[in-house]
Formats: sequence, structure tokens, C-alpha cells
Amino acid sequence: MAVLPIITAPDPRLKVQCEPVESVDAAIAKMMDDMLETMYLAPGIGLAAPQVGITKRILVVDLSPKDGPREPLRMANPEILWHSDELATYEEGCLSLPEQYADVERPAHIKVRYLDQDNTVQELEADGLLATCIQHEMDHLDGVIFVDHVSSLKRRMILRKLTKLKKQEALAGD
Ligand code: GNR
Ligand code: NI
Repeated sequence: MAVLPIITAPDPRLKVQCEPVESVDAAIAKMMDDMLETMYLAPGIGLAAPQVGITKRILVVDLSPKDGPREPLRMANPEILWHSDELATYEEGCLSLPEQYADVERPAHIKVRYLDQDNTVQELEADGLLATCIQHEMDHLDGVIFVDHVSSLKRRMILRKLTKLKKQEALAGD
């Protein structure tokens, strides 16, 4: 497996519409494993392919506790089959927006259909943080990041901070 560099905002590569996979073959399954390794190291609870420069509709999530057994989910071509009218608010973060957090409101319950690592169609009902995380990752596949769901004032504040951080890092030479 391999750890991949994570792209941080602002970056045009985080704004692209990703392409469906034709099928989950060995190469796609390996991408899923590389994404999981990258996510665990970061550490994060989810990762979408465009965050590591892959413009395919692939995401991984794992909400298991750090000291427990891993419970990875690997999804290709995820689709929301149903979502509740009821909304839930979580404070979201993103590995592509380091150290930035904001409350985001999303459907509280979802039903999602996807292809797993064996190219088998799966359906999953999710609520709580898992529902939020899957929706956050699916947004990435459409070029959407969590600040696109908050006020323009807050969004501009966060993106301005990240732009400054990038300039400082460029000067420091890392
Ligand atoms: O690690 C992550 N934590 C998180 C917390 C609340 C809502 C969503 C997330 S996903 C994020 C990892 C990430 O950036 N995935 O794209
Ligand atoms: Ni994210």
C-alpha cells in the first residue's frame, strides 16, 4: 500500500466533477487501499479520491474507534437512494482544509448504493456521523467542499486563512 499526498484548498483539483468507475477491478481496489492508508495516517474518518488527485468516484470511510478493530468502507459510484427530510448538524473538518471547522446541516438519515471492493452492489442505511461523513465524501466527488455549505463570509474567512498558510509554507520551503 502507499500513502498519497493530500491536496489542500484552495486548489482547482478539488473542484472537478469526478468520473464513475467502469468496474472495481484490481487497480481500483488498490486505489481504495492506498486511500485508506492515507486516511489512517492523516488521521481522518473519510477520504475521497479527488483529495489525492484521482478524478474517479471513489471514497473510503472508517468511523471505528482508534483502539478498536478497523471497520473500513470502500465505495465506488455511490448514489443516494433516499434521504430523510430531518436534518442533523455536525461540526465538520476536512483533510483538504487543515485546522478549519464549521457546523454543516445535512440530511440526518440516508440510504446509499455503491460498488464495494469486490465490484458487488451494496446498499447501506446510515445515520449520525456516518451519514454526514458519506455525504461529505460524496460532495468531494462533485467538486464540493464543506465550506460551500456555510455563509459566504465564513467561507471567505476560511479560504483566506488557507491561502495565507500556503504562502507561508511556500516561503518556508515545504
Ligand atoms: O476526518 C474528517 N472528519 C470529518 C468530521 C466531520 C465531518 C466530516 C469529516 S470528513 C474528514 C476527512 C475528509 O476530509 N474527508 O473528505
Ligand atoms: Ni473532506
